[in-house]
Amino acid sequence: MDLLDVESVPDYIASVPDLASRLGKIEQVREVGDGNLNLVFIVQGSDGSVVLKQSLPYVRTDPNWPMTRERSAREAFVLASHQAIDPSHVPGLLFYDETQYVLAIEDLSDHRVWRTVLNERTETSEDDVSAAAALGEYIANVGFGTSVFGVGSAAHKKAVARAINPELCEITEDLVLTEPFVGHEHNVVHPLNEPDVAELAGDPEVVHAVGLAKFAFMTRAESLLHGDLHTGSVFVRFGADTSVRAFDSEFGFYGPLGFDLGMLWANYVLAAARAVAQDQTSRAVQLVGLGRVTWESFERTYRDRWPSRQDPRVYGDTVLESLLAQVWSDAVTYAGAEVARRVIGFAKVADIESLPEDQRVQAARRALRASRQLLTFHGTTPTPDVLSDVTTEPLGLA
Ligand code: SR1
Ligand code: MG
Repeated sequence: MDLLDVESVPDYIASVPDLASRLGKIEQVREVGDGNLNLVFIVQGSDGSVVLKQSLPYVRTDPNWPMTRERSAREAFVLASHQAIDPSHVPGLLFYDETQYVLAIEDLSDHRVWRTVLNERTETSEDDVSAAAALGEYIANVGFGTSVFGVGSAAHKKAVARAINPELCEITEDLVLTEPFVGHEHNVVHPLNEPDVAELAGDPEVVHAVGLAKFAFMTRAESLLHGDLHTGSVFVRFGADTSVRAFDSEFGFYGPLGFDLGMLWANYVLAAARAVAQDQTSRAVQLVGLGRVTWESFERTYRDRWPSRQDPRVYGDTVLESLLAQVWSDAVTYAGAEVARRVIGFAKVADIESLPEDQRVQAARRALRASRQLLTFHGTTPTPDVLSDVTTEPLGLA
């Protein structure tokens, strides 16, 4: 099997009758992949367009790092499962080719990657508030809808088995929940940030919290997660026809629901660290405040779905309160880990990396201090403002 390229895509399309008839005459093929793992093509035809995504057998940014291509099948499963529950918050999956590891996905070229939009902004924006709210709905809808509450015992067990994703989970276990907190060759920071890393990784409470979070990640099969829900995995189109879609769910698997929420919260913190470095204080305040927006919309949506739960005999309303508290406190911890990994480890983010050197050092320092506060936070009763409450001081917003 050959990897696709711009020249071979038209022949590939011709070999798939459904795609060929949807697109008509092929007019343009562009390779647009800029992530860590895959080839991505936008194919424009006379009658429509489509995105083709093909997994590479190695990490795109490090070809010496082999990577299972079965991740494409896992992404197809997560996308189809989420689409069945919340179609307005994911791209449509049109087709999956299990022999060539190709997904055909709805073309969202009229959207932009949210991280890019956030990094370009200089002013606060209500658009970001609407995106944060939409993602809270998405996390709750798919979190509830794929759980035992949504599908019942037998279907949940079957889906847990179907969604097993050992290789990509191991990447997260290593990159997010281990390496930033121990010495590892993936860890590279500016020399002026080395003491900041030492402060974080040298705190036994931090390592303890990360250990428990990793154990939960590896064992608590609550819901079918997106698995990599950072702002670079979100397409946005703002305006009269606002649309917010979570894409790139190849890291999806059954795990603790607070993980997806925490990933997103962390990326609000990273965007805020950038805004502080750029003297955009009111933007930074708004960005950490998005934590509240996402939480409240998550909570409202989850509560709305709760009356439809399977087996209410023992899953009473007190259980709901305990579940929400668990999701909330897990999210705080996972947010802390994600902030740290995006500063210290493999797969850093443009929010920090694209800053001029002195701002970058300051932003990384503030982010790492915020990470430590999140990882050592001990609250157990959900408060919507936890993200801004915990990060305001370390980010220099107090
Ligand atoms: C080797 S993959 C590195 C990272 O890219 C993905 O987007 C995930 O965040 C993963 O941890
Ligand atoms: Mg990705």
